[in-house]
Amino acid sequence: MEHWDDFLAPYKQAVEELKVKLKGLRNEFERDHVHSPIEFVTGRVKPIVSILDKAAQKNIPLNKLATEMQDIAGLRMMCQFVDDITKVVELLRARNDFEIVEERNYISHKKVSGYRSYHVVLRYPVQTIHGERKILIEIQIRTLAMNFWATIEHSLNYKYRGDFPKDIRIRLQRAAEAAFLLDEEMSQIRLEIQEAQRVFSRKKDKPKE
Ligand code: 0O2
Ligand code: 0O2
Repeated sequence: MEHWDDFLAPYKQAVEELKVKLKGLRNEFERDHVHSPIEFVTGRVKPIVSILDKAAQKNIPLNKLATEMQDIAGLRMMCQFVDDITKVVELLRARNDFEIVEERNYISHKKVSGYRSYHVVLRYPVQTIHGERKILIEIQIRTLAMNFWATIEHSLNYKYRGDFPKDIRIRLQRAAEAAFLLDEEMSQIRLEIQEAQRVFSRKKDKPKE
């Protein structure tokens, strides 16, 4: 195993590059004064302890991390509405600066925990001084409500180390359904919300008299 710093360097580079690229998409929508399917973008390189934990859990040998652990580099794109997720996925499919190797739809097929998100795995070329290196990156695309649920469940998961007491597990599943209903309600009133946002953005851009 090469040194961690050397191994992780292209992953760090890729996360920074993709953050700029994906945030740039949002700016384009803003410039066009149309609803942006992207609310915000975050990114991280998985901490070494988490890489080691996951490798142990999934029996991934350390010399196979690059091919068998898809989320060492991770980006997250948050959307206001469920329909925006489809648009974001289409935008990703249309690009030619990376190759999509896998898509996992945990929205139509939610996990037993109640987790919902759309995962896209990319093979992304990083230019290094030793030539091109292609690395795997996972992009998680989700609504704000899905993100709210996943963030809280993830922190509780940390506390209980994956072993939730039954009542908490059931409450979390119910909370996931509540988040799903919230997304459905919001989709139904989305046209009204968008109209209000367009008017607001026009007002904001008008120079003050
Ligand atoms: P802005 O101007 O706040 O939109 P870096 O510091 O370079 O590593 P970054 O992108 O600052 O990278 O940090 P990170 O942690 O990847 O992403 C955090 C970004 O997500 C920040 O935006 C937060 O403002 C934004 N964010 C987090 N939660 C929310 C939220 O609930 N709603 C919205 N709209 N944005 C959120 P930036 O990039 O600093 O820019
Ligand atoms: P992190 O950095 O702590 O978020 P597996 O890892 O076994 O679930 P796989 O095939 O590697 O499975 O990938 P999957 O399930 O498509 O994506 C894994 C990532 O999705 C997780 O990363 C989480 O970020 C997210 N995820 C999946 N299931 C859940 C869930 O039930 N609750 C929450 N909050 N997030 C989930 P890690 O490894 O946990 O890393």
